[in-house]
Amino acid sequence: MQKLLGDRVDIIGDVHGEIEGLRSLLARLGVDAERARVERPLVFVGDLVDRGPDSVAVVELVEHLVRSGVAQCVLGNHEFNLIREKVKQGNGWFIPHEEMKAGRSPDGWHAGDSRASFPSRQATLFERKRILDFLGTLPVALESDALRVVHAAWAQDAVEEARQSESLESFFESEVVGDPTVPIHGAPSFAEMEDPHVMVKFHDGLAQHMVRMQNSHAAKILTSGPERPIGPHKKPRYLAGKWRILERSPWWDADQDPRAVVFGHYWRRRPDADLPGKAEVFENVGPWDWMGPHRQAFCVDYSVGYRFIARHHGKNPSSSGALAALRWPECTLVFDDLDESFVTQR
Ligand SMILES: [Mn+2]
Repeated sequence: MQKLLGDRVDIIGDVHGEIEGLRSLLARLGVDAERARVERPLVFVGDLVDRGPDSVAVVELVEHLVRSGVAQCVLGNHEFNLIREKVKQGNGWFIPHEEMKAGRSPDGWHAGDSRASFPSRQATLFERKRILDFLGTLPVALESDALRVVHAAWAQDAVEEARQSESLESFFESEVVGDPTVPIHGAPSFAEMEDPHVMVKFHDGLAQHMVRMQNSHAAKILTSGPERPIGPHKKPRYLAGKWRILERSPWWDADQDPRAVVFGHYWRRRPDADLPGKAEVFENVGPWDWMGPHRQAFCVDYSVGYRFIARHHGKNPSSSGALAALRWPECTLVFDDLDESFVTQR
């Protein structure tokens, strides 16, 4: 937990290795990255890495700005996974592994598309060490008297735990709550949960167990948000290499802190995005809307992480998602690929 560097900041959404998008957005924000000159401090909401073409370059650029004292960055779930050495879809550039199982994902064109590949620059041993050293310095949340920034969810208990932890390590180690291998009668196996060819059914006992594992862990709540069972009436979806029997829960509807809160993680869409469906947490939310009881919450992740799929299908990458910055306190949005800026609806 740290204080924000200023009262006027530019808050940048999830970058996911899209180095060209980041350079273009920084230019539009009046940033001279090489000399570390900014119009106002930059705040990155995390998920700098994975899926895009050059995560190494993105981390190096952000590290340069942070160490120069003109930027801050909170930890995202993708960084958290690298620190814990968890193999995940799209992080083969850092933890070499075979990306995804062969075969077609049952519901088509999305981030779980197992036909898509990740032609990312591989990190060298030296770069991996340097990246880990930097990620280990990142706070999980930032705040001022008027503004809060976190990657996924501002959960008051978890924030308190972060404030009181002596070190990042001790905070992360609060992890194991229950045994992840606990046998649950009739539940699909871990192998089945990852196999796109098996149609997994909703299983309440497993879902309840998974919800406990997710929602009782402070670092997980802050970096990947609270979840809830989808229930027996919805079909599990295959996403990012796994069947999902949980869904994200819109925590901002119960957020009672009157300060604004800006976060990434939830893949919202610009109206011109050529993507199927809509993220379920944003069902009744317009593309520029603030959310929550006081219109205090804003998600600045406009899904630049989908560009790898558009590229894979030979489409214009910027037709799928974009990299955005929210200029605070004006609450205007700047995108990496558009000259126009947009006023958000508070
Ligand atoms: Mn995320």
